[in-house]
Amino acid sequence: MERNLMQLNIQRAQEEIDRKKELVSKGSMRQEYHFMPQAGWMNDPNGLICFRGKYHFFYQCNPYGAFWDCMYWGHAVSEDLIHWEYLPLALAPSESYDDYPKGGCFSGSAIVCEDKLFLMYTGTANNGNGVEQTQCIAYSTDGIHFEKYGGNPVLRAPKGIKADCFRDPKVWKHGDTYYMVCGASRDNKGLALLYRSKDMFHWSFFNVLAESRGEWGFMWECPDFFQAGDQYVLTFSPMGAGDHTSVYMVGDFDYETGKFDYYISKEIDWGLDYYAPQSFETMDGRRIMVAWANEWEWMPLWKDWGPSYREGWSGFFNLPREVRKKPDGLLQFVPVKELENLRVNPIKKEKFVLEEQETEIKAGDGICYEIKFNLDLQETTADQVEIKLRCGDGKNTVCLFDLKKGEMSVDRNFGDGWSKGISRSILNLKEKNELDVHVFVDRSSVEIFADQYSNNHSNNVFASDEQNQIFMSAYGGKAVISGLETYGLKLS
Ligand code: DQQ
Repeated sequence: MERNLMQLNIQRAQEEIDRKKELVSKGSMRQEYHFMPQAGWMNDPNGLICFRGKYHFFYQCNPYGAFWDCMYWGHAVSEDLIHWEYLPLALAPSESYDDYPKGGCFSGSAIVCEDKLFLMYTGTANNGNGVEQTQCIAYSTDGIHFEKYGGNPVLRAPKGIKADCFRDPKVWKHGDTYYMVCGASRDNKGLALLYRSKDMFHWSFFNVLAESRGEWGFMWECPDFFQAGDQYVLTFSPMGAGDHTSVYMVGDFDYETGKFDYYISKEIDWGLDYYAPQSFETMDGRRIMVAWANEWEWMPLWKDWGPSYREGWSGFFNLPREVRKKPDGLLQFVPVKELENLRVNPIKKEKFVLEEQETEIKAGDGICYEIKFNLDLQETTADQVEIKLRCGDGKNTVCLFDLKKGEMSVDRNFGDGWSKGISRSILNLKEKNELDVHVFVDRSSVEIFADQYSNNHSNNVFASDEQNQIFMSAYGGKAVISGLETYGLKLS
């Protein structure tokens, strides 16, 4: 059978990955239990979905180098969200609407319709009139090989929206109608546009879900919209909003008018490496969110793509997190329970006291591990409680709970000799008796969840294997840890 251009481009890119994957798999910074590419570059999660009993993750990738460039869609499947099997690339640039050196098949989502898997993505091209982004469709009957719809693109930027800032469709079905939210920019401010369609091929504009007034940047990337209890949640990653990498809004939504009335807006993660989250529903009805563990702002003029670049790869996903809504409407982001299957070498410590003198904590091999503890706020007199991770070789990453100031911070300025920055969030412990903390460390990342999983920091730290010690201490008094457990984490 004759192959079309997309299939040829996929084959060529796949050969490139196959040539490099073995060498890249030996990289010293490769993650143990986070999803990452076989070789080359990856960024946003795309098309996360459950199809015929398996989880499918697609992702933005560049098979030809460990830097961002012309975009393809990578593809992998899993039964437990932790162990992944790579499949052939799903989409490659090949058409006038999605083939361009600094363009390609940009981010999007997936939906199952009549037992077929549909992808909706942004074609980014430049046919002489500047960069244009349009919404396009591809489908598959086996969930592995995709074909682009002959009528692409199905949607162009409406009047008033910049043609090069109209991207990342997230599609869902409600009743007998398809809905789609798309990121955009208008008058230099970010916004989320809502569309609807009866057949997924013909779309009409419905409403603006929300819009920045300057506080949330000039362009919203990768919006998502889903129901949580009686309310609805909009998420997006704002460009030009400094350290605010991913935002959520909670409010009421009316399918009659397409009006979203939000009254909560907050960070999903306060860390420096959490971007473009997308959510999907598991087979047992959990809403799971996955993000790219990185961020555009850190790349100094896009010239230095980081330590893992030198090993031939770049990028991974943060841990999949279950989204839960608390009675006050705030969201919790809880690492999925499937991670518990990776636990080895459990250590439990009963109540103990921290003082200025460091207490060493043991967790797995000190490189890939989990720590859970509760700080007793009633008995604690200290102003600050500190946990130092990936210590050794004169380096460390410091997480500080400043109880006096009311701030949580993670400082990676001395983490690995390359990464920079301190992530900060407000720690509101009013009327609370304890502070719960849950830490996940992998070879190149530190994810810290605190205060009922609503105060979370994800930061990449490219530490060496010699950096395998953990210390805790307290300043300005004593701190009482009412219980601590640790586990090594190992992918079997
Ligand atoms: N990454 C994609 C875009 C998206 C951006 C391109 C967010 O579709 O807006 O790789 O990281």
